[in-house]
Amino acid sequence: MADKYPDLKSAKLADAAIHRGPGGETHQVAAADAPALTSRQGIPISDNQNSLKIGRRGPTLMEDFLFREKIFHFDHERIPERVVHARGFGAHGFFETYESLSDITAADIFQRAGERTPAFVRFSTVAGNKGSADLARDVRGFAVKLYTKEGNWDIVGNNIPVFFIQDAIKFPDLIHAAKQEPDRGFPQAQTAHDNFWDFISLMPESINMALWIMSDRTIPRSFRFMEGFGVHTFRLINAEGKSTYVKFHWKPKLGMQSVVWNEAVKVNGADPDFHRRDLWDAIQAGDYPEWELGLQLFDDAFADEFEFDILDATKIIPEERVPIRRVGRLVLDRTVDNFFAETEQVAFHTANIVPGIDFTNDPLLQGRNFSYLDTQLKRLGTTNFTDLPINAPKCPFHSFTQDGHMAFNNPRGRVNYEPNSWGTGPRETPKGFRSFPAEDTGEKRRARGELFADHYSQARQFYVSQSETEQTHIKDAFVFELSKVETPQIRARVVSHLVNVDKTLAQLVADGLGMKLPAAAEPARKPITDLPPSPALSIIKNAPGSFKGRKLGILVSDGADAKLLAALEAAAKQHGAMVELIAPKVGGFTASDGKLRPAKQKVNGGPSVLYDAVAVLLSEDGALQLQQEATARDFVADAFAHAKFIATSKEAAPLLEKAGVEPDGGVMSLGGAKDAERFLELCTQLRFWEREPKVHAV
Ligand code: HDE
Repeated sequence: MADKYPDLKSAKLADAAIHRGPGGETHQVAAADAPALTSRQGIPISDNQNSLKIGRRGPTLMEDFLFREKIFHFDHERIPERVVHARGFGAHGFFETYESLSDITAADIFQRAGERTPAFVRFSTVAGNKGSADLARDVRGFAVKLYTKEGNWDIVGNNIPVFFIQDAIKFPDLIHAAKQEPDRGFPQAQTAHDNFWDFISLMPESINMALWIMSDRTIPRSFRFMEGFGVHTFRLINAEGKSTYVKFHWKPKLGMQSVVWNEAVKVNGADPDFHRRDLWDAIQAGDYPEWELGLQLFDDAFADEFEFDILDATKIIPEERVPIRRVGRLVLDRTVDNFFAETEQVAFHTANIVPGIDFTNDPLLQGRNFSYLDTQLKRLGTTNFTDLPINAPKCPFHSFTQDGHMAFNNPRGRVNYEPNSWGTGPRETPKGFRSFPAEDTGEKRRARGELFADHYSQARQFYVSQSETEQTHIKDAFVFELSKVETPQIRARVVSHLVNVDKTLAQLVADGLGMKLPAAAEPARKPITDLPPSPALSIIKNAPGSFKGRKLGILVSDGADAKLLAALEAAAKQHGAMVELIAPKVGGFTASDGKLRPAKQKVNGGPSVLYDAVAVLLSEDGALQLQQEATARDFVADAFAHAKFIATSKEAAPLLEKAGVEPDGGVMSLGGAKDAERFLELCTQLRFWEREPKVHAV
C-alpha cells in the first residue's frame, strides 16, 4: 500500500505546470523523483490528460482501458450516506485511564492507571444530509470507538442525555418526520416544519427532549465545547460477576459553549463547515481537545427508589442525585489521513461491547443493537466491513467467519470450523465475553414500564434549571420553530404540552406566536412539579471562566496601531486563544509601523459570527473607508447583537456609530497596549448576556 500510495501529507507546494505541445497534446511536468502514476492494476500511465482517439478529433476508442477504469471507479465513488447522522467529522486520539476500576468492572481498558487506548471519534448532526450545514439546530452525534486490548468498544452517544422516543419501534417514524418532507424534499437539516412538530405533538414522551433541543445545546459553538452521553443505562460487571448500573458522560475540558440562534443562521452561510474546520484547525495547531469520561454508578436499590425508570431513555439521572465519577480522559490529537476511508467508512455499533460491560433492557438500546449491523451492511456493502483499517480491532483477533464480498482476511490453512481435532486455530477462552445472567420473566406483551408514562416532570426540571438567558433562548426557539409550522392546530397542540411543563413558558410561547393559550394536554401520569433544579443542566451556570480555545477576530485597516495589535495578540496567546485578522484586502494591510501583515480573511468573508469576541483596530482613514462598507458595519452590528465583547481603537468609533452600536459594559475602548490584557480578561466571561434583552424587541 505504502508504495502504491506515497504519503503526500507533508507535500509542499511544488512548481507544477501543464506543458502544451504544438499539436495540442499536454503533459504534466513533474519532478524527476515523483512516483509513476499507475492504473489500479499497477500499469504505468504515460498520458493522464487525453483519452485514446482515432486521430486528433476522435472518436474515442472503447479500447481505452485506462479511461474506462478511471471513469468506472469515479462513477462508483459514492456509497449510501447514513440514514441519520449523515454529516459527520472524525478524528483520532486516545483514552487514558485515571485509576483501576477492577472493583466494578473487568473491562480491560479500566484495569491499569495511566494506560492509553487508541480511540476514534465521529461527531455528527442527525437530520441533515451529508452536504448540509454544520450549524443546523440539531442533536449532535458523539460516537466513540475505543480499540481496547479485548476488542472494540463503541459508545455511540449524543450531546444530549435523553432521546425523543422510548421504544425503537418508533425510530423510523421519528426520523421520517424530522427529515425532509417526502413530497417536496425539503426542508433539509431542520426541525422547523410541520411534519416534525406534528409528530412531537402526538408523542408526549418526546416533550422532555423537545425542551433540550430548543435549548442552546443544539447550536454548539463547536464539537470541542460539547458534552457527550451514552444515554442508555448500561452495566459494568466485575470479575466476580457483580453488576453495577452505569451512565456514561463525556465532559469537555474547555467547558460547554453554544452560539446564539441568529448567529447560527449566519454561520451556516459564512462557513457551512464551521464545526469541522474548528476541530481540524485546533488539532492541526496542536491544541488538542479533551473530554473526561464520567460514570454515574448505581445499584438496584437506587433504581427502585428513583422516580423514573432507569430503562427509559427519555429521562436523566441528575448529577446532583448520583454524582459523576471521572475515570479517564479522551484526547483527540490526530486528524484523519483520508476523510472517506476513516470518517465515512467508520462503522459504529452499540453492540460492540467488551467483557466487563453489558446492556440493560432499555427498549431503545435493544432496538439499536439490532439496527446498526444491518445499516453497515447496506452502507459498506459487505459483511467484511470489519476488516477496514478504521473498523478492525487493534488487538489480535481470530474467527472462523469467512468469504463474502471483499474477503481479505480469511482463516489460513485447513481449519475453518470449531470444534476441530487439528490442534490448530483459535479456541474459546474462560476470559471471553459472558452476558450478565439477569433474570427476566413476564408475559409476552407490546407494553412499556408504568413509569415511562411520566412525560413532563423532567422537562420541567430541565427548564427550571436554566439561567434566565437560557430560558429566554428556549422560549425564542419554540417561537421560531413553531412560526415555521404552517398549520395552526399543530402549533396549538405543541403549546398544550408546554402548559404541563411550565405555564409561564407556555404563555410566553403563545404570546410570541400571537395565539391564545390552549388548555393543557391530558397527562398520562400526573407530573411531579417539585423536582429540585439541577444546576448541572445549565450551560451558562457552568461557564468555564476562561477564553481558552476560543477565537478573537481583529478587524484591521492600513495604519492600524501596530503596538495595540501586538498587545492584543500576545494577550490572546496568553489566554490560550486563537487570533484571526480580517482586513479590507486578504493580501494584507500595512500597520502603523509600516510593516505589511497578511490577513486571514477579507472583510466580506470573515463576518464576526466566526469569532467569539472581536476587536476593531482601525486608523482614522480605515474607519472612514469601512463606514461605507456594509459587511464591515455588519461585522460590528452582529457582534453587538450576539452579545459579544468588543474592543475598539479610538479611531474606530465612527464605524461603531454608523453600525448603531451603543457602547455598554461589553464594549471596551482601548486606550493603549496595557488595555489588551483587561479586554481578554473580560472575554473570559464569553458573552455579555446583559445586553441581550436590549437588542431584542420581539
Ligand atoms: Fe442511532 N443510528 N439509532 N442513535 N446513531 C445510526 O447507524 C438507530 C439513537 C447515533 O458517527 C445508524 O451507522 C436506531 C440514539 C449516532 O457513524 C442507524 C435508534 C442515539 C450515530 C441508527 C437509534 C443514537 C447513529 C445510521 C432507535 C444516542 C452515528 C448510520 C432505537 C444515544 C454514528 C449508522 C456515526 C447512527 C439506528 C437511536 C446515536 C440507522 C434504530 C438514542 C451518534 O443504525
